[in-house]
Amino acid sequence: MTTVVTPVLPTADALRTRVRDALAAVGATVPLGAPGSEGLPASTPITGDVLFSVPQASAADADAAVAAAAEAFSTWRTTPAPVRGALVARLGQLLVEHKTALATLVTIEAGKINSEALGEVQEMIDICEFAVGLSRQLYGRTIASERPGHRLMENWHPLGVVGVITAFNFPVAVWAWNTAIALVCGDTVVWKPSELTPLTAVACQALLERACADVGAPAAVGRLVLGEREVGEKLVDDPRVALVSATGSVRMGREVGPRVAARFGRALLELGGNNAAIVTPAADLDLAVRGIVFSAAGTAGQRCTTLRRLIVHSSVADELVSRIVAAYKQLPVGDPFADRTLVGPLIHTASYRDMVLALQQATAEGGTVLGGERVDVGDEGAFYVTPAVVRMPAQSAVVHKETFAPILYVMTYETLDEAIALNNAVPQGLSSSIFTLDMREAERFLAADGSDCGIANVNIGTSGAEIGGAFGGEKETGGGRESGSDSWKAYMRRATNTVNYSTELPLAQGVHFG
Ligand code: UN1
Repeated sequence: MTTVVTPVLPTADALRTRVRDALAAVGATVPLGAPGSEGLPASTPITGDVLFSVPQASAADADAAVAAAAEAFSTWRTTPAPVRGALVARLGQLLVEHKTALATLVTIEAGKINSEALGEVQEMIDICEFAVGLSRQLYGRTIASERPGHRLMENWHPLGVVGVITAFNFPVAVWAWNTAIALVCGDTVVWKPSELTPLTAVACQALLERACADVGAPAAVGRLVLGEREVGEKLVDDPRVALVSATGSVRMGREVGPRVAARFGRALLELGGNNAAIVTPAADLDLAVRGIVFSAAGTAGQRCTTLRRLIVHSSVADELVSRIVAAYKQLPVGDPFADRTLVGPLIHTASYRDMVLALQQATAEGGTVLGGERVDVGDEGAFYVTPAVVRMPAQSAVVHKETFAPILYVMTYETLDEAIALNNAVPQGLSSSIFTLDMREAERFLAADGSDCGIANVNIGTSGAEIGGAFGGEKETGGGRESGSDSWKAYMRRATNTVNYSTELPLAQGVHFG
């Protein structure tokens, strides 16, 4: 498979200059140490170089951040919600102004193509708008009481400090989903970003601090702690952290969930996906190919919503696969800043190794691999690959695991029941879709005995969800819901209030007592 490769990569020094300019543009004043000096290495998958060292938090620093956020909570929780919304509105304005700078940092640290990086910042802006509207809509219910002269109602109150743990692949949007909603809900936030993306985190934090100063909110409503695993563990185990919202691998979630539960804290888990699309004989194949290629090869296969499994009716399989392969041949792989590039680098060497191992396993299990080769960009430490299409027998082990790389396994089916069973046959349950113009097939896929995922789409791919919907999935994906719809309820506590305005004291359920 030949692939058009975009021209030479930028040098590490050119990227350093871009980082300095972007940080200056957002007003971030982090000391940037030389690579190798003490601190957290800030690297780029574009060239594989360490660009800088940035100061990292100790366990004591994390403790102090939680203490400050807990202190800020004591006043923030009684600040009227629409006033809290004004802070998020200001943050949204600053994000609009600094969209390019922030997207530059996302491209440098996460390696995603600049158009997708700009889209990620847009996702932040969108969630800020959503949260501002929400700040006037944190509705409770009134409920018909069974007793005369009584009122029964629900009040939603702020929860406390929210610990936000985010992954490298959406280094800014997932922070914004959590932070914008938590802040209007009256919570305060301590953020532990991926150690792979410290610079984008520093930039977000600078904008939040500026927004706080501009509207007169306490700066400690949002704190950032840069560091490795121990810093995240501090948030997980600290009883002052009421909610831990963690995005990452199933392995991470398996540790976080029980540890937070053991102290009766709340966890919101956003873990792995292993997303499938069903393509039926009634599909518009032109549309399907476009949706599949974006979802499977976009972001170099490094979204939790990436399309990893294609379940295609045997009558259209050969045609569909040859059209996907033809489209893949046209996908420019290379420098994510270059306008024409559609597939940027993998995040690091371990990611490339996992891809190679998965493709070896697929071959051993009877798969036929097309693509999936390393692209030589003249830089040993950078990992660029062509996306892979793998024809697989329906029963194989490799398709049950999530490999964070652009591998699309293709399986065939005969009946829709069989296709839905294959969709649901993996441990993860994040996203899914069906391509069909037959409304019976589409509705069946969306029904209670259809897709078992948190996201089920018709005639679009599995990735690229809008912020207005609730985002998350079932089974090993962790069950959490973030972003739109009524996900805000996870960031608040519900109080049920019964008010007796009568002169009697009737007991519920007709009980007589004395
Ligand atoms: C993720 O990959 O962790 O639906 C989040 C999407 C994006 C969010 C992905 N809006 O692909």
